[in-house]
Amino acid sequence: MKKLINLFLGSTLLLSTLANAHDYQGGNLHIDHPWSKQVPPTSKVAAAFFDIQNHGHEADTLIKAESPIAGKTELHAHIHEDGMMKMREVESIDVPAQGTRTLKPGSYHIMFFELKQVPALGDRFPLTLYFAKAGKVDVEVAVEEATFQPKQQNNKHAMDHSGH
Ligand SMILES: [Cu+2]
Repeated sequence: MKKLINLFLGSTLLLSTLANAHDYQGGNLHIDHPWSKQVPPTSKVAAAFFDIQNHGHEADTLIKAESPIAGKTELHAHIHEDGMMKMREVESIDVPAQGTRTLKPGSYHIMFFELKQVPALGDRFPLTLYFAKAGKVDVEVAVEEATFQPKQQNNKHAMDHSGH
């Protein structure tokens, strides 16, 4: 199901600290520091972010993600549409050969819906990634504090990713 979800525009861009780095290997892929921004205990959604480094000579593709914490896990992107930033589900996320794909707030991310368990600060929860070539890679997502960081783009408004 394709979804378009309008995001609230706020005055801050919330990003996580990168305090406790951890990383995973799957085939030619290196998954660096999967993290999720802390959400309120009543939240129905959460999101995860990480870098995928591809040391191989062929491009790979992230095609699916699953987590026991969520009834539904989707691959998402942010797009500009009608002057607004929206996020929507995408079929896949490509990882260039000998390159890096960064999943981060305001860009590609993993989105969890119908949370069965709201991840708390300091928790780690399992996430399984499925790549076209590298296959299945199990990682753990670290839940981190949402901290203020000055906006990086010259937009009038930066996005508020709280609850996301
Ligand atoms: Cu999303």
